[in-house]
Amino acid sequence: MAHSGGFMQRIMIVSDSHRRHGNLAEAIYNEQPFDLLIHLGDIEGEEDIIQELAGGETIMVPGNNDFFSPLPREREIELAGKKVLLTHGHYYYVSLDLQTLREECIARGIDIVMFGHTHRPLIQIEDELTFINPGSISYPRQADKRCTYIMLEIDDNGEMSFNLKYV
Ligand SMILES: [Mn+2]
Repeated sequence: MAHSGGFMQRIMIVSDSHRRHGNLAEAIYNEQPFDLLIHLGDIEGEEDIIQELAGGETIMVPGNNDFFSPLPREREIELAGKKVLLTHGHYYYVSLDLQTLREECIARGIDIVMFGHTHRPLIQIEDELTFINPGSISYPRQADKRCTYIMLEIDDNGEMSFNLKYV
């Protein structure tokens, strides 16, 4: 039966908090309630604090500054039938360009890749692959130097919309 205004999944995507979680706490407060928090690395030992702030389901992957993290180095999850890779990005030289990451994702049948590391936000939707980088919630490097994150909304038809947000 068709219906409207029903189920909507909200996912908060952040990265590179680097042990400075004030902005993250504020953003979480502003966005709650959401269904899932994804942190794409450079957490620097604050996994427990982030988990507590989120107060619900979280998925985190380690960054290049998370040397002794027990987290698995990357994760593959499914969202609305799409195969999603969560990775910090440094294994794929994303500071240089997206080519290595693109080849890896296409070889693995990934539909959406979410990464961080560059501290520069990106929402790039291509035919084969969508690139999502929420930028840094603490230390932005893009021209406007604003701390960023991304909210993903998935409606009951599986339609996704990615929205860049500022703290
Ligand atoms: Mn970083």
